[in-house]
Amino acid sequence: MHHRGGAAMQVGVTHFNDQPALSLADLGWSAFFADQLTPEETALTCMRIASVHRSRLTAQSQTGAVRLALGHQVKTTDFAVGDWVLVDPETLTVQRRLSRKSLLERHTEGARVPQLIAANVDTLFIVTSCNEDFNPARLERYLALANEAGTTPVIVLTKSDQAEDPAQYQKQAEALQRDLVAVTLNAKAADAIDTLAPWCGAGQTVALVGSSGVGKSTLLNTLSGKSGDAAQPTGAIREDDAKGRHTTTSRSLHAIAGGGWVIDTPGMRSLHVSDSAAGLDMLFAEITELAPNCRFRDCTHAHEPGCAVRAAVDAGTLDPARLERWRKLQDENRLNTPVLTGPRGNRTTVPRKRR
Ligand SMILES: Nc1nc2c(ncn2[C@@H]2O[C@H](COP(=O)(O)OP(=O)(O)OP(=O)(O)O)[C@@H](O)[C@H]2O)c(=O)[nH]1
Ligand SMILES: [Mg+2]
Ligand SMILES: [Zn+2]
Repeated sequence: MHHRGGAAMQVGVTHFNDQPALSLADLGWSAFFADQLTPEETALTCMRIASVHRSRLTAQSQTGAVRLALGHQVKTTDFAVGDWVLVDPETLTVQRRLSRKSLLERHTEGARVPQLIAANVDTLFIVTSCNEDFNPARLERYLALANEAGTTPVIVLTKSDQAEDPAQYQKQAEALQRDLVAVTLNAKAADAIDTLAPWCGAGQTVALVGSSGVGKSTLLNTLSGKSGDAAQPTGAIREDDAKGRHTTTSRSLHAIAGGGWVIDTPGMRSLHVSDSAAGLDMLFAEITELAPNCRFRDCTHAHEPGCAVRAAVDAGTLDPARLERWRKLQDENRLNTPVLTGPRGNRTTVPRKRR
């Protein structure tokens, strides 16, 4: 099994509790990470960051949960839940963090550096409910985040048991991006596991994001089979506007009962776009693909003659509200992205011409 970290790494692992040993592949290890190891590092133990607190890091090892020791220069904010780290098996100190396959970052207004949401996530479950929480403009922000991070987004519509017509929400959600899949479920019911099975399983990592109160922790408890003291706390929502009370306050990694890993995150109040030109182009592919047909190369699709995008609106094939949301996110992204090269100050929007 050349994907594994090598026999030396497993010898060094102490048994912390009675959990059965997992293979590194079970934990999400792959050639992408194995290729980063130097020969000198084979005596170290590979673990995944399971929770990040101000002065505490925990990890998931092949034999169970571990509290890591922090070296003097180690800043916990440099780590994301889901990260792979190399740990000294004697002292449990982190020696090195491996490069990430994917990284979900949250841009907030005013903040200089983005917040790390999770790393090495294969599928992002964007969770919303079949109620007042459902908001296409907000879902598009999460989609841009997933696209930019290199993860596959899936829209998870909870509380289908409380809605009259869940299929209507599903249809609206799937229209937000080409080939996007949306599912409806009751997060409290066991059959939610079957609905989400296509994206879960050994070695797969999924993360739950969305507003407070949509049922992320409820779904995590269902997927991981956790109850009682072991369960993630959940909280009732306000009756008048369906808003949650921010019950979950930190990010954490949990094993899914049928294999794979799920990351719970606190509900987000806001999500800004920045450095997301490629993610937005993917989100709005139908607009991106029309733009070359506009008469002017720098057409803003606002007032120019010969605009192919506005022609599509006139023909009824493009929703004018969608074009408005495209404009708003493009403007926000341009404003928030530091000027590097090109007239629009965003290196990824500069057309990549051959030669
Ligand atoms: N009927 C029904 N209730 C649900 C469903 N999903 C969640 N709930 C309820 O919604 C409330 C909020 O659920 P949580 O799991 O705490 O929501 P959360 O997304 O984790 O919220 P934060 O941690 O605050 O971000 C709880 O009362 C849940 O029991 C569902 O699919 N159907
Ligand atoms: Mg929660
Ligand atoms: Zn145009």
